[in-house]
Amino acid sequence: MEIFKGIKKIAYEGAQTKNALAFRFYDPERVVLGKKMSEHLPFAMAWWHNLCAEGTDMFGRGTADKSFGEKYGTMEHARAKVDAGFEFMQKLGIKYFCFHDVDLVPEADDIKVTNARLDEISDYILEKMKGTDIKCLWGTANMFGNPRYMNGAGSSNSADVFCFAAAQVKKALDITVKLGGKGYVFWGGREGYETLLNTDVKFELDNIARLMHLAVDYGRSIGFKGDFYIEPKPKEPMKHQYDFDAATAIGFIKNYGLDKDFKLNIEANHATLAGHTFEHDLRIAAINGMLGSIDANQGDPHLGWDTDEFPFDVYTSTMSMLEIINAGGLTGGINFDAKTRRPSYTYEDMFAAYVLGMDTFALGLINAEKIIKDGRIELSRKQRYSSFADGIGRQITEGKVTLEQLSAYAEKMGRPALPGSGRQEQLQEIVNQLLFG
Ligand code: XLS
Ligand code: NI
Ligand code: NI
Repeated sequence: MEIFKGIKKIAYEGAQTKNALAFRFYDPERVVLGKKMSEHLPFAMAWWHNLCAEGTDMFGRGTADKSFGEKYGTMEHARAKVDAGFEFMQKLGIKYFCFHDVDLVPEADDIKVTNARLDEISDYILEKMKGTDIKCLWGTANMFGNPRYMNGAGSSNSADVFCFAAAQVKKALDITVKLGGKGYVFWGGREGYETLLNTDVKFELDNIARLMHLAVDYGRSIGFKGDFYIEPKPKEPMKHQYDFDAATAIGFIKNYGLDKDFKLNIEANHATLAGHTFEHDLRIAAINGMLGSIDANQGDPHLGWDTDEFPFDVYTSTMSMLEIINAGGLTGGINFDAKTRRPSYTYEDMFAAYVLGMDTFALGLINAEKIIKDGRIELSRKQRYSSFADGIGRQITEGKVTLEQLSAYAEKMGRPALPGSGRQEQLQEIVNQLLFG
C-alpha cells in the first residue's frame, strides 16, 4: 500500500526546474572526477529523524504525524515505518539506511521481549531489502534515551547498567550483521559527566573502552567485517562528553588499542559544536586514516545546540567534499542525521528536506571538482611549504639534522625573512570565481 500518495519518484530535472520535488543538481548518473555522482555520494536515510521524530521540543508536542496509519507503540506501527522507509528511499533513490535498535521497535520492559521484536522486524526489513538495491549503512544501540542511562552506558557508575548496555550492543550488532550493515556506530550519547566532584574520569574512560573491546570481539566472532565508528560530539546531552571531537576520539581509540577496528563517523553539527568547522574534523580524521562515514546536517551559528538541520550551506558542502575526495572517498556513507524544522510537518516536507540535502552535497561535489581541476588552490598550498623542498628544510623533513646544527644555521643566517604571504583573500576569491564565475 502506498503511504506517500501523490509523491512520485524524484527525478533529476536540472537547475532550472520549478518543481519542488525534483533534483536540480543531484544527477546520479553524472560522472564527476571519473565516478558516478551516486558512487561519490552514498546517501543514507536516518530511521530516527525521518520515520520516528515528530518535531517535539522542550516546549511542545510533535507537529508531524509519523503513525503511518497505525497505533504508536505497536509492531503494526513498526512495520508501517519499514514500509514508509522503503517507499521513501525508493522514491528518492537512496541506497542506505541507518538505525538505532529502538527506532525499529517499541522497547519493552523485558529485554527478551524487545529482542524478539527486533528479530521479527529485521526479518521484515530483510524481506523488503530483497528485490531492491537498498542496504544497511550502519546500526547502533540507543544507550541514552532510557532513564537507566542517565550516567551513560559504558561510563555508567552502575555495573548492572553496563551489563544492560552490553546486551543492547550485542543485539544491535546481531541485527546489523543480519542486515549486512557496513558499519556499527558508538555515539557516546551520555558518555560524559556533569561534575568532576562525583566522577572518576579515568575509570569511566577505561570502562567505555572495555565495552568497545567486548563489542569488537563479539562482532568479529559473528562475522562482522565492517568498521566500528565513534561519532564525536563535545556536549549535549551531557555538559562534557568524552568523545569531544575527532582529535580527542582518535587519541582515545589509539590509547586503548582500538585503532585496527575503529574509524570515525563525523557529524557536521557536532564538529561545529566543538568549535571547529566540519571540514576541520574531516581533515583530522582523514590524516589519521580514520575517515569512515559522515552524518550530514548543519547547525545554526546563532544557536549553541545540535539543531540537526538539513544541509543547505554550499560552501561547507564544497569544502567537505574536497576533504572527502582528497581522502580517497568514504568507506561508509553520507547519513542525513537531520530533521525537518518543526513547522515543516508534511510528507512533502520530508521529501523536500532530502532533496535539499542531496542537492547541497551534489553541488558540493560539482564545486569540489571545479576546485580540483583548476588546481590553483592546491598549487598555492604546496608552494607555501616550498622552503621544505630543498636545503635546510629538506634536511629537517628527512630527519638529518640535530638541534645544534639548526642552531648554528640560525646563527649564521641572522634574522629570517618573513614567511611568504598566506594569500587567504586571493584564495577565497578564486573559490568564489570557480563557484559563481
Ligand atoms: C546525536 C547523534 C545521534 C547519532 C546516533 O546527536 O548525532 O543521532 O548519530 O546515535
Ligand atoms: Ni549523528
Ligand atoms: Ni547529532
